[in-house]
Amino acid sequence: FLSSLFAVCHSVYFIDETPGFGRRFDGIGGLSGGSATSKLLIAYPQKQRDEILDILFKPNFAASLQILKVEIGGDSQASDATEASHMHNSSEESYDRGYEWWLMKEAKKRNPNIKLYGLPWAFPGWLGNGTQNPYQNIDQLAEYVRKWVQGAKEFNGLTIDYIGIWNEKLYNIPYMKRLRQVLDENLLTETMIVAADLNGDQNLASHIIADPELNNVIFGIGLHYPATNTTVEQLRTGKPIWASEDYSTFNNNTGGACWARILNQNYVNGFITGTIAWNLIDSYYTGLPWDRDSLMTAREPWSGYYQVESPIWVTAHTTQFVYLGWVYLRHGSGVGFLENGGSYVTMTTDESINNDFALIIETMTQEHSACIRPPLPYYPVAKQNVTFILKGKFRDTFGSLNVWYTKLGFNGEQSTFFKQLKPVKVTNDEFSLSLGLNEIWTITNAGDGNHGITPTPPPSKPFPLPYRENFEEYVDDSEAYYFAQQCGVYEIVTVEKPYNKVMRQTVLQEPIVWCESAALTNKTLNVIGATNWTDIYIETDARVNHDNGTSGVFLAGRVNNAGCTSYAAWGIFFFIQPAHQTFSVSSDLQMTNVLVTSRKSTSISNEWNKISLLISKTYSIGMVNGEQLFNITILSTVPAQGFVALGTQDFGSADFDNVNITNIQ
Ligand code: 147
Repeated sequence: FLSSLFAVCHSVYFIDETPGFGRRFDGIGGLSGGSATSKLLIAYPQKQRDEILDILFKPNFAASLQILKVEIGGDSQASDATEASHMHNSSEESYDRGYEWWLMKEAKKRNPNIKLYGLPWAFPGWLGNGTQNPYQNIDQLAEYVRKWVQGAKEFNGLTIDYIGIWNEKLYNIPYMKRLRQVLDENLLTETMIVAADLNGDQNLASHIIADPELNNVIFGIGLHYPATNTTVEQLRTGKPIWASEDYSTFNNNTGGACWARILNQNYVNGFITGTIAWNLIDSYYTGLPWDRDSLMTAREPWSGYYQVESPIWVTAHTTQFVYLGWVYLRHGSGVGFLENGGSYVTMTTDESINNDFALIIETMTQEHSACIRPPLPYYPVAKQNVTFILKGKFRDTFGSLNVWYTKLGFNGEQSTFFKQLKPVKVTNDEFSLSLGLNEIWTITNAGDGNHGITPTPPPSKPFPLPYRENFEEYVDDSEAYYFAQQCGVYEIVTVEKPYNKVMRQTVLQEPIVWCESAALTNKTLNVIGATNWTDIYIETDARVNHDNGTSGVFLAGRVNNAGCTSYAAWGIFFFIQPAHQTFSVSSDLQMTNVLVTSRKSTSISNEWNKISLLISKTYSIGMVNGEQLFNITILSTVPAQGFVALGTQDFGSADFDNVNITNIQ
């Protein structure tokens, strides 16, 4: 009696295709964008950049991702900075803006089989015809998205496999139908529509069931943060169901445990066959929203430092062994919950003569595997011994199986990440394992697992000052590496000498926003540096353009807010309005908390101006073209630290050049 009290539970499970197969496995992916989450990655030194890209995309190396989802830039803020649209207005197009094209090409270079998926968060204002509704003219919207898909192919050699509707906003059925039609008319038949990237499906499944035409245009259902759940209605559509955005959890071991739990249980609980992490990589400045809610972290291009985090190795447990097009086994014959907590999935090929398979087991505890949302109800997990019995096509074929193991350590426990253990012996078509807590096991006949090794990156360093940028090294249409536009789009253009390459704000009207950001104040805002900068000298050349010009430009320091709440940014904001030769200073972007009321200065030119702002402990000095315009005492309304920024007073055109930032501490 006593010994049975202390005995570890022992249960038996089957791996068997004879009851039939489950659903097709559609892959594990990462999301770049929604928004600007990869901003700083392209700025890395080539060596570390390649290492990072290998860690993300190279097959049988590390994360070995199978899907790359990217934002279709919409000229507006959507979490961590603005991504540029391919059509700032209806009369122009460009297919080499930003860094998503580059990232997709780098991913494809490493894994030609990776699936590409595009989704808009925001749209340029012209699509709304003066409203915030992109469905104002669905023909126009379908054309706009079709052009992005076609531009991917024609200018970047990329086939877009999946296309979404409007992230976390309304879907529109006539638009979905029109989009399919326009894609087909343009021979883009291989691009499938996944909808609708919402929290829940907002009745999409019942519309699909009721409307045969809609049923024909929707390839799959994409849910956000489904908490591993799907509805009977969604399953009844027969469509693949994906967690088209999931995870978003701080990437320590808890983040890894969240990811391990949902990767398995999305299928075990919800028959979800594809899961995409928001976000792929934290390549946005420290201090921007959603700190490290990423598969890994690489946000120091100036030092080359990066961190491979637990979610990378958690991903490897599936992606290094299971290929797109493999199928899950059925519940009870390779898929299910473990008796003492945790879950297991088995995938194989759907051919009866091919017995390749991978079994992935996770034993994440409730205490350590909560994702960012929704709350995770309590469930128990205990150590357990398990036996798997091989049946059907898996019988009589294996003497031993390969074992890959991860232990996510908590409270001082040691962690192990994706380590190959001794093969497990198969005797009489059975093998047994002793499972602990917060572990992941992959059991497979495939021998291609590999814990990819990259050299230790250089040490971490703060953003290097002094910083000088004349933009001469950039090609037209590209973005300056270290400027993180929070509102507006700043692109390199070539103008007259000696300025030559300059950085131009190019958004001329309020976009259809995903979140208000600085657009609420009708300003654009471009930040650089670090949130802990205090005393600083900033200088730039700036001019308001005569065509579509903004009413003013500004230079700012100690800017303490960015992302979707940029409208609430405080700091020291030095505005000049060249057309009126006026200037003013405020401690907020909204210009309501005035430090220097609007005054005239004949030093301000209607062409280029050299503007500088010095922020010292107790005072701040502003100059234009050599003339000191103000010297003020810093009031307590000014934050103690923050980013440096420049921007425009409204959505209008302005050029910036010869930026110089110096630490004066
Ligand atoms: C998502 C966005 O799609 C991402 O761009 C990013 O901002 C992410 C951060 O966690 O959040 O948007 C969500 C909005 C609402 C919910 C979930 C995700 N929600 O209400 O559960």
